[in-house]
Amino acid sequence: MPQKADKIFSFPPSTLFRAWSKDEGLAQVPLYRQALYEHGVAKIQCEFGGNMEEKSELLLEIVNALGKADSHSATEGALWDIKNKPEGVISQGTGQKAIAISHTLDEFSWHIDGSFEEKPTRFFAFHIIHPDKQGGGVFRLLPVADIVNSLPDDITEILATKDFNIKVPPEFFKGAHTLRKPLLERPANGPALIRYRKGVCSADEHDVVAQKAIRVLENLLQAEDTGFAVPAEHFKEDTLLLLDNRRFLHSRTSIRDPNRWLRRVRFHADSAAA
Ligand SMILES: O=C(O)CCC(=O)C(=O)O
Ligand SMILES: [Fe+2]
Repeated sequence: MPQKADKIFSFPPSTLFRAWSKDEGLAQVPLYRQALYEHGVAKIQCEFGGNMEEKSELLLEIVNALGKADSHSATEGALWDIKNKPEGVISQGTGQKAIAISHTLDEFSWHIDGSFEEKPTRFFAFHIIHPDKQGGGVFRLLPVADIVNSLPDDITEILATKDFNIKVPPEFFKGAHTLRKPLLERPANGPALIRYRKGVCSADEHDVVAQKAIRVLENLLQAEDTGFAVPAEHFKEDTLLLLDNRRFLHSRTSIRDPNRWLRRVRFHADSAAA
């Protein structure tokens, strides 16, 4: 449940859509694209009957019209179920079972998806199959613009210019165990973009400047009033939610309803503008 003091994420009206049929859901793709590039979000409420697979199919078709779906790991495909799954997945990196945070009921602190990828996908999308009906699993967004505005300039400079260590979690192994990348990008003609996940991104042990910069960032992210909760009215069954993965950090509170279930697709943009 959003706390009393929680700030609520407000969807600009031009980012909210309804689809009364699968065809209508697809016909509106140019409008979703515009919403995604202008505001970093688009929400489609499926108002047609039919089973959940038809809605996941619509999501995949929308994603493939907007860009290109990415696989999750060397063993998992484009669709990833976010639900309690104690059996986990098999990692090709270790040959062992690995459990992603998304397959637990735990809180997931601020991150982007695929923070450990050579090129994290610009976008991701959810099909919300069963939201948490017991007030847990609140999905939250933190615009990178707010982070950049809150950080001293010398810190953003370090985050944007130094390479940090990135560790690939075993459940998402695709061939490399580690890489080195800056955490911020500041394109000349677009919004600032981030790459971050706690425990995945770290500074060199002996680089005090980089150590300080990541500490300042992490202190900011730990503040209780950071970010905006997506309210239940926008996070319900049959909702398709498209998001700019690099323009926001996202997080979720711990889950109370064991039946909570989202389906996710990560996707690359098809346009040079991204
Ligand atoms: O469960 C959620 O609301 C989000 C989960 C998430 O961000 C992830 O699995 O990467
Ligand atoms: Fe995520």
